[in-house]
Amino acid sequence: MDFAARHQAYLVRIETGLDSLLPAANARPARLHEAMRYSLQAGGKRLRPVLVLAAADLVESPPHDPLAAAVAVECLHTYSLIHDDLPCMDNDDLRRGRPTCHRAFDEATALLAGDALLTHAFRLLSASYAATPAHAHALIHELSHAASSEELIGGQMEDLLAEKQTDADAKQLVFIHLNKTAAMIRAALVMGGLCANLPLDAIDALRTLGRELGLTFQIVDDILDATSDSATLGKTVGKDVRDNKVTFIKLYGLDGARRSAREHTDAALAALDRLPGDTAFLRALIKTMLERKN
Ligand code: GRG
Repeated sequence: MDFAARHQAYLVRIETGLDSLLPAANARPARLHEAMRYSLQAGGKRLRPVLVLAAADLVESPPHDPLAAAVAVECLHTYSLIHDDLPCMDNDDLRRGRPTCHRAFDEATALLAGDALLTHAFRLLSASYAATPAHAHALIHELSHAASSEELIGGQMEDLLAEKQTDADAKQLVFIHLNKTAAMIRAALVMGGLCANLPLDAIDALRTLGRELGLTFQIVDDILDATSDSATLGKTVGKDVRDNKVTFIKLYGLDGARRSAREHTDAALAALDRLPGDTAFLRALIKTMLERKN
């Protein structure tokens, strides 16, 4: 398997899907649709949609086309980034290498663009899989749970609350990382698995894989925030210390954080071993997580 070629093919498919499955930039009101596309098409690693496509490709011809599911996940992820950057949240100026949505447009437009991307994700799932209602329901259930007050938004809430504490502990840290970050990564893998009609034990393995990969991803994110630069990351660095965030580095130091990232990667690879089909791409992707530079 040529990892780079397959990754590139996924990225091309995702960009095409994002362009064709979103309302046109000139659809009324154009300012709102421009803002949605501005943030969505600004680039980004597209990790979550790649995971959807790669999990679906564990079987040779997935019975359900996973592209709309991949686009829905990226819409939801981008909404969370737009809202995370708002002045009432992280108050950030830079995202995906360009001014944040509220800087490029204005705060109200950014809020609405985030709302609209969140809503569009579910509209897309219900419309694209309407011919197979049970499958549409399973995808909507998975994504809405990951995006809910008990997962993504709950993680964000606890993250904000922890900033006001001086004694946030490891239990809080894991809750935040599992929900703010790992839940969406897990949902992406499971949604891909659902498109492939994988059996329950394989879906369960994808859940464990997503949880472990999500923790690795966030620990590496914390390491990059402390050690990299804005030009490489395309977003502000040093924010965790500035905002008094609880991170693995704060609790265990840089070496402890690196060790922990390796342990969670090993756990992700162990879960991968329980999956059927061709796991080579996912295995290679998991391994790149430890070395990622942005
Ligand atoms: C409902 C008002 C309101 C807000 C919701 C849920 C939420 C705000 C924010 C959480 C979003 C967040 C910042 C999660 C952290 C996960 C993370 C590390 C995101 C960055 O992901 P990358 O690096 O980004 O994959 P790219 O740009 O590459 O897609």
